[in-house]
Amino acid sequence: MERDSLACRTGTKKKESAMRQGLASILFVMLASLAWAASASDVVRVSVPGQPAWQADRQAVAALPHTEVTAKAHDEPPATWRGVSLAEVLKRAGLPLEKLRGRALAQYVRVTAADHYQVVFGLGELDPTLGNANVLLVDERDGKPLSEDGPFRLLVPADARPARWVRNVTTIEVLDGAASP
Ligand SMILES: Nc1nc2c(c(=O)[nH]1)N[C@H]1C(S)=C(S)[C@@H](COP(=O)(O)O)O[C@H]1N2
Ligand SMILES: [Mo]
Repeated sequence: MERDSLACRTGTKKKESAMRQGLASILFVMLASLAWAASASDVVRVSVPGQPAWQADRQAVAALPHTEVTAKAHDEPPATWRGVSLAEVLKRAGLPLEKLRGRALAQYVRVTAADHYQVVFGLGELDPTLGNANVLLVDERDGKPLSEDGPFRLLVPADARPARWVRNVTTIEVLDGAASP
């Protein structure tokens, strides 16, 4: 009899703890989706040494001079993309380009996506008076704003593979790659 009621009590406790665990996982999912919603905002953060970070939204990027390219990833049909050169974005964020020399040429640009995919470019490669590489921050494909890959995607038309065509760009940073002697 006593053992039965003990078993019964443990049963209730087990149920209670299962319920608590259930509630905890629901709460976790809710908090995780809130955090995701906060991170998936429609801005790209551009940070340049010595300048306040620039949070550029769709409108701010749309206001910069655009160029158009036709390019295709893998077996997709070719698309018409419109975007702003990465050098222009950096200039707008306050980076003095075109007079790069010495230590400044040890800088690199790191582009980060919402899924933490990252690629880098040497700053000298992007400088219009040096490498002048065509690297675009695109915001339009076939006349429409980017949807699931956007709002911003990187496009490197000259690349033989689209591995640096970073989808869902969230951050563009100029960083110092110099090593001390
Ligand atoms: N954010 C993000 N961008 C990414 C990737 C990724 O994993 N995450 N993969 C890259 C690779 S390896 C390729 S081949 C292309 C594929 O682009 P597609 O899906 O438009 O064909 O996206 C690139 N951009
Ligand atoms: Mo890839």
